[in-house]
Amino acid sequence: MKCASLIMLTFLVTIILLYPSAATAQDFIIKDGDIYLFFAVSESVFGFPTPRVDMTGGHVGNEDFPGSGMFTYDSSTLNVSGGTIDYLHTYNSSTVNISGGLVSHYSCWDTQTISSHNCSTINVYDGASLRGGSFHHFTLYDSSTVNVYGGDVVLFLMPYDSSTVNIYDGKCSFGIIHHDYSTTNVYGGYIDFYTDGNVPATATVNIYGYGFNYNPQWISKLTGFGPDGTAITYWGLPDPSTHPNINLIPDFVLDRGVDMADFAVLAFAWRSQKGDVNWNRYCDISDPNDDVIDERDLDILTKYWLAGVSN
Ligand SMILES: [Ca+2]
Ligand SMILES: [Ca+2]
Repeated sequence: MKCASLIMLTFLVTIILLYPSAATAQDFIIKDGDIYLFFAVSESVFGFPTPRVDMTGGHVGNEDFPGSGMFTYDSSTLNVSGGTIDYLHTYNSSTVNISGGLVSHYSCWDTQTISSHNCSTINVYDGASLRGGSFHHFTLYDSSTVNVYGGDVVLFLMPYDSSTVNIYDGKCSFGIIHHDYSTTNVYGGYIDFYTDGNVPATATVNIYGYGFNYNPQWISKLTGFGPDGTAITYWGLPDPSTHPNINLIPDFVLDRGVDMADFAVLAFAWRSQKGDVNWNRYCDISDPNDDVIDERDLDILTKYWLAGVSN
């Protein structure tokens, strides 16, 4: 690092250490023209609980200094409607609302809810929930969990290590790249094609729902419905019939697990054939589908009995 840069770094750290003394229990605003190499939003820095910072412009962090950026802790709130943050690090129960501007290199520790406008390079080390926005290069590490309820992971959702992806709705526009011992549970949503099209043997993909239709031709498209009726579309899925780590789990009823409620649905359709009053095409889960509900369908339900049911 050049000497001038070191001097600038030292100067800016000093500024950051000093500014809490001037802080009051008012919202702090970062606006056009404001430049911070570091900025921390926390109770200890501001000197009062639940500090709130509104960023409408300016620049926090520096792309060339990976240790720089915005840090949020405790029960603080950061609202970003403009400006640029290079390296956003969130901890504890802090909340970040992003409605504008640009955030690059977003790292989450602890469990975070992300409803963002536009973020690139998200690294999750514990947990996160997505409810909106647009994300690029979304990567999970360790035993982290991400819940996707909305939004769009535009370029690659990548679970590593023993991380877990739960997709309830929303989009993964360029797919999921499965790694290591990761688990992906799909209950709804739209997962687009990616060029890899591979799930390593150590990773697991569980797709819960009913009405599955897998077409190995073209680009391997699975359609169906999640247990709450949300549509599932998964392009580029390897063939579940030849990949024992890809499970199409018959979950007819909302609770996202296979139990007596699902058995009751199948039992009601028991011995029915196409055209009968109690016929339920969604219960025809035998391989192949044979237009009758019998032991071959029950075998599939039994195979996944209690899957997804938490004790
Ligand atoms: Ca169920
Ligand atoms: Ca059948």
